[in-house]
Amino acid sequence: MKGLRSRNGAANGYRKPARYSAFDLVRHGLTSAPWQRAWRSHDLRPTYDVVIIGGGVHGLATAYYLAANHGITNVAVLDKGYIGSGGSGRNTAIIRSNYLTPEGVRFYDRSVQLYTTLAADLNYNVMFSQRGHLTLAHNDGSLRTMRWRAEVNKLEGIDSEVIGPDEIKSLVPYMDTSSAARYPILGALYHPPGGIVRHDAVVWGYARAADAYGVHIHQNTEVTGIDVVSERVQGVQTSQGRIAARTVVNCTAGWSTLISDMAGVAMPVSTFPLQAAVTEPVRPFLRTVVVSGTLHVYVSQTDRGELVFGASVDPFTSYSMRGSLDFIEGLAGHVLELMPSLAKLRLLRQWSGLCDMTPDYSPIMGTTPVEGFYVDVGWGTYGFKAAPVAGETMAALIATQQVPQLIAAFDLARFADGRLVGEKGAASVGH
Ligand code: PYC
Repeated sequence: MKGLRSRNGAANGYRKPARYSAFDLVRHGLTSAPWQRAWRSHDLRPTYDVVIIGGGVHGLATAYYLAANHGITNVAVLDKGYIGSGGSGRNTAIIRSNYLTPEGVRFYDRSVQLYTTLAADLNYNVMFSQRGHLTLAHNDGSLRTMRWRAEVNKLEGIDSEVIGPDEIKSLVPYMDTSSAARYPILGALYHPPGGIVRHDAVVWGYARAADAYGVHIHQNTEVTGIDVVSERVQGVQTSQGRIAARTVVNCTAGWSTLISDMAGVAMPVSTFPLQAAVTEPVRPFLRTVVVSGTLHVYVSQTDRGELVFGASVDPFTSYSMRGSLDFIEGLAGHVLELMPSLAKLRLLRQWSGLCDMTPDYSPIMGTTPVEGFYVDVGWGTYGFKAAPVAGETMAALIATQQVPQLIAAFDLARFADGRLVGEKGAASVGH
């Protein structure tokens, strides 16, 4: 796509995002001085070089890397709601690369690397905290999978190892590691680089940085159709009017099949809700992220002191994002199996996000049979942590027309060819 690469950010009016000092923060708190808007509103242009559908972290990251790495700035990001209102605002913000397949490990490791420098790259504090990640094993089968993952991780140069109950206890003193527990803990996969990030800061940081390069972010702009002529994309129909574009990228979660259907591209994806919840804040006592696949629960403590919990996906396909009492009851029971002393904690909120599950639990990234129509979908329960590397590689694919090695295995054609990349064994949650 050489024609798109002639501009660079500076030539296209790159607007340095405002930097605020501690003094500015106090002054703004005490006066009504207006903040500089982090991203601007624009009229819809009739034509963009690239239209990205979905204003979550994947869409915004793709726009940012198109501009920052490839000088492609005539880009629109469309969201039918507000940015970050889909899966990006409805996850548990766990970052890790302790996957099962070499393809998965390499891919998510690049994401961890990008998260490590993201605050500096975007000049926005995304609060990435590498506090370590534990995946507990309560039976021989899961211990075997943890050993398998540890070996694959080590071969790929990733810091992961299987540790025993005593080490687990020293990392998480409040956890019941005794043999008297209902599901005794036999060991765990310990992954020190894993951690958590502030999810909305990642959305806002990418949005602000992409806007600074001249990317247009259009909120409340729903895509209602995709124009395809002779198997080539021509543009999109939206609730705000038509846009002509030779490159359209589906970066949605939850609606990925509906959007791809508009281009006539069928996706092997089923959509399930995944619920999560957060408690009132308490004094910091839990540093490590803790996951138990057997008990279907994961828990971390944010820097504000809240405990963030999640469980398995709901056992039925649905686009509903409502929380349920059934989920909260099950979740509470499972959390207390691990940490009985949390019994008196009060839950503040619960939410649900949509997970697009593929048959092999790996994403679908790359070109499609419709020329100019790209997909970055099918993230299941792994989407948030992949956003930086997904944005970087999708941008490289669009700009260079070369498939980056990191995503070569995740193409749509693998389902027809039988080249699946089975990543279910790395899931934190039951499916
Ligand atoms: O893969 O780490 C994970 C995860 C946690 C919650 C959903 N997915």
